[in-house]
Amino acid sequence: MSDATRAPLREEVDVVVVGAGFGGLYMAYKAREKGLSVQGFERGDDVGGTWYWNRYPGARCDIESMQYSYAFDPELEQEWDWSERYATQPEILSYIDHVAKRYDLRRHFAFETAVTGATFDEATSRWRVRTDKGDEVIARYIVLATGCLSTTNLPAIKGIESFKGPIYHTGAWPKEGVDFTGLRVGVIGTGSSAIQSIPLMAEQAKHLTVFQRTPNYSIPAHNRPWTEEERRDTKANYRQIRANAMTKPFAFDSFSTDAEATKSTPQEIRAAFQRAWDDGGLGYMNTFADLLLVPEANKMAADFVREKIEGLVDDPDLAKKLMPSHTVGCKRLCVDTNYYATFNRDNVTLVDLRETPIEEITAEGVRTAAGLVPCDAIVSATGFDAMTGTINRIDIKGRGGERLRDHWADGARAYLGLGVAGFPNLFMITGPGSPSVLTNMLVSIQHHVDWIANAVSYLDDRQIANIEPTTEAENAWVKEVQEIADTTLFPSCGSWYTGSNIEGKPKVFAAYVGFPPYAEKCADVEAKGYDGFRLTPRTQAAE
Ligand code: N01
Repeated sequence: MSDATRAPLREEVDVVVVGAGFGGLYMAYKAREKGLSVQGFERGDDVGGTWYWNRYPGARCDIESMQYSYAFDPELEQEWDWSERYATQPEILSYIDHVAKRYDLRRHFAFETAVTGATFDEATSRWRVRTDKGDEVIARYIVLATGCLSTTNLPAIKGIESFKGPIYHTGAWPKEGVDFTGLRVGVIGTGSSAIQSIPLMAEQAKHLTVFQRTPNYSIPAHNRPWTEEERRDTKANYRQIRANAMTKPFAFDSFSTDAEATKSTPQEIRAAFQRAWDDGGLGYMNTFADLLLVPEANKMAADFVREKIEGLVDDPDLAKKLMPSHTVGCKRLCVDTNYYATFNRDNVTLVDLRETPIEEITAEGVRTAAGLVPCDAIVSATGFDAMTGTINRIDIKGRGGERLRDHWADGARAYLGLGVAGFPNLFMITGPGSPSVLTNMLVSIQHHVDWIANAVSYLDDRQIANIEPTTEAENAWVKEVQEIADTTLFPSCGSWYTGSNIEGKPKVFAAYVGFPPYAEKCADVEAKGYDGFRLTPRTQAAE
């Protein structure tokens, strides 16, 4: 579908945008609307970001399609028809393609070009941005729209390089697709990517072996085509739906309640969980207000899913192995079509790595403590170096030549997840310490882009050269993010939310829990003339 070519580069611009996913594209649109010149860079050969790379079988968004869409132009909302409740990766990519064409956004980006470094020049208040193609562009602002889950994690399993067949990572799936017909396939991992792809790969492969280290909770998607009436209703009420989403903790408009599981009767609890299960999807976490706050309430939600697994999987021993024991939601809840029942197939085997860990990968397959599992292909559904991985790969130097990755040596630090002390005029879209991955990303992305665009207008109107968070504001924000997370059950297990999926990565809960108070704080900061940021007038910056 790509009609992208490498656009001629601009040598000096107002804004460099890194990444042409949902965030980068809207940033380019918004900057242009404000009369700013833009140079964007994208390492893929076309637009799409997450949805460009994650082409594995069964890839879908787990937020309902009509809400996982841009809200900035009512005409766009009215003209686009989402076909299903949960959009497939190809449908989302064709939506992004439509947006890129409709607003002529590709022309702002150089594709197949990765940003490798950016250095802030204190004398000129300019960023000098470098790429792997040898480009150098000077910019007043740099916006990192690099995505939260964009650097794949391929575990360093002994012997992995000796495997004679192909190894595919779900987050870097070949554009041309993969045909597993007649092959023995090993899948490592049982997170969202695995849970979506396993049922489809099982239908194709001769045999599928799933290597599971930690079982996961998954709720049925109950995906289906939208009816004409639902589409019409949503289109007629889009403004209200968007406004409602902004008032919800996870920024999507759905059922919510003040009822607490710990104060409900066993009958009420069962009925509520059953309703949520039948409705399907992430709304399961909204069944009771105390699910992510009180361990007993969470256990009720967990027990309900475990009981469902028992009912869905024929072999009781196998069902037990598929039952998770951690807090529901501390690892992101999964949403599936036919996941647990897939283990009833004759051509699917589960290897429980807690009993028989992987010892090595050989030329022939995966060797566990129980012996060799021969494989023709391996799928590594092993996730991402989330939140900071992609940003840390760029050599970013701020004031005094300080490296961002050094600033983050003990974990990501940022004010509002938007800016970093010592790195003037650098903004992140859905950066660490913002609600980002705990929310409908489209809401969080647009909220950040709008905030950044307003900030730039404010600065330009007042002849301000530099904006940067104060160290005090950054420290206080990092503390607040942790304190709020600690009032919930989110940090109660190891997950990519805390960085514990990557060896040696500092353990920091990387997202702000609760979209509405966050948005209120951002609005307040803006209303107070960028409270917590230091603004340097052009006259002083040049001194
Ligand atoms: O990655 P993950 P993902 N040996 O990190 C296992 C979004 N997303 O790509 O839990 C053996 O969740 C690891 O095991 P453990 C969504 O936000 C959204 O699936 O560490 N196993 C785990 O099972 C999601 O949360 C959608 O013990 C190893 C798995 O690999 C996020 O992306 C769809 C291992 C990694 O799971 C990431 O999901 C897909 C090793 N050495 C993704 N190393 C939707 O919108 C890791 N694992 C629906």
